Amino acid sequence: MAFYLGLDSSTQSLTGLVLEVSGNAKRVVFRRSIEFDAEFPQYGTRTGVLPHDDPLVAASSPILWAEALDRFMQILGSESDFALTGLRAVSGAAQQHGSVYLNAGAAARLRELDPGRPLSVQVGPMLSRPDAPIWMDASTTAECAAITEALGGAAAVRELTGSSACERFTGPQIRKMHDREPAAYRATDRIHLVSSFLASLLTGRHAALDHGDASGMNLMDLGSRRWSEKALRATAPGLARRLPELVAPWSIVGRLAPYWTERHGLPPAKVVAWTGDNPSTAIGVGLVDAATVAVSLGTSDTVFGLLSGARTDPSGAGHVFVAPTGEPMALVCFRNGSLARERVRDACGLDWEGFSRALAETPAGNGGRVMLPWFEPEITPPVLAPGARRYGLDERDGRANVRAVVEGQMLAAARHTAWMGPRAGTIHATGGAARNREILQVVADVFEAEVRPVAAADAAALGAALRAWHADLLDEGEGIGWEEVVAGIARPAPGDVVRPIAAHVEIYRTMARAYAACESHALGEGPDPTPLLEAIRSEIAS
Ligand code: XUL
Repeated sequence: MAFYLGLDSSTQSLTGLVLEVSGNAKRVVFRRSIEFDAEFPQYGTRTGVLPHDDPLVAASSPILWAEALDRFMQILGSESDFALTGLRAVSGAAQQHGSVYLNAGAAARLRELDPGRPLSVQVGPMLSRPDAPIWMDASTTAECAAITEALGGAAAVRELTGSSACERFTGPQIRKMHDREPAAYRATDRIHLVSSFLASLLTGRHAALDHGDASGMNLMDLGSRRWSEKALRATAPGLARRLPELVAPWSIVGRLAPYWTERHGLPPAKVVAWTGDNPSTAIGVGLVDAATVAVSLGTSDTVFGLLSGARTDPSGAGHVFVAPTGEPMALVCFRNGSLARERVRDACGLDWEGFSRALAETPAGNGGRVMLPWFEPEITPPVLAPGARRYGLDERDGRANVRAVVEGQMLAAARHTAWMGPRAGTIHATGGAARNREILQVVADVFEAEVRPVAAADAAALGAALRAWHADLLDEGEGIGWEEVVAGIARPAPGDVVRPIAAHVEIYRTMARAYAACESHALGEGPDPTPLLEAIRSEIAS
């Protein structure tokens, strides 16, 4: 019997679970989630983000993430009722793109982490910048333009790195720091992603970064999987020596440091390279071939899948990352995910049950009314000025707004993922909102696919535990296929399926035109869609 710990440091919480593997049988024997705002109010975060006057700026605290990790391990060490000595390996997933800036003293401080003192007090002195810009940041448009120009245009950046220069990606964030806080940049000796930062705390040394999370930086050459000298030069001087080593996703990057063994009674288990939450979720929902895509309904909504051929998104909104299997994966990210749904729910004075009821009691297509749910600046399509746009929709009509937010999200998701290739017949759904059948019905109807919910909220952590198992076996010389890794656990429950309803599919084919016209209009690229919407209204009413 062996145990594997998978962690997920997401925007709003840290979740960890322990997987017991006995022969081919796997089960989760421990699970805990720690909400940042509620458990650590002293940091002043809201939904995991430090408040800022500029709506385009979003940062969080690396010390908060360290404290949450420490708290989780303490709970694991004191409350788990399985033999901790059997813990063979740990891996993790983290919100993508966020960066942590460490000074030259950090390497020694990591080596000498003192088990007698909380981790949080030991992390502060390692930082050359107290906060960490995260994926919700949209303040680097000028830096993206400069990098794009230096690399010969958006298509060239996409060919090289898998994505156009994006505001939240780490390269543009680093350039902003270099240009606007030169002293802090000079004092920076190592720049980690959230994933490799937390792995470094576990191993007590600067940990390597996996190809998957490194794909979200606009700095790695996706073809060779090495740092691209050109991209580094276009971003900031002296960057090469500040970046971690790049490794394959299944690499062992160290062992749990004495801090963890002495303070929390854990064994010196192997630490497997951490990756981004989306790549890790791919494994946690059993995405091991290109026939299936996943829709993850969390703080961000993401749609992703393994790519069968080489392609990038010509519109510039989508990304190609390296999946934990080593293959390319496509991903499109929508910032206005669960927080937008919550915003509408709260404005209508509903709980989630009432939200579901409102969906159930309103017609598919919403009578031709459309919402572009850009409550916060949106990533896909890129929108910097926050504010939901409504077409034919009265803000006071609560139930219609509930339907409109979900339909707007899914119509946008279908529109902006068309580049990924032929539509998948099956969608694996995960994230908190995957528990809501009425939301899944809209996903099925809009994507014209069967939707199968998988392990509701913990897929990234489950993916991390499974990756830890896979890497441990590989390290022991026992190769194992990915099908076998996910078998029996990271799979939808048989029979649990939401099927598209033919009449709704017809309506959403029409509504896709309505959504496209509203989006073009709102982006200043198309005419007033009112005449089209009126025609569509009578079309779907008949
Ligand atoms: C993906 C992205 C988000 C974060 C959320 O590109 O920015 O999904 O990973 O944690």
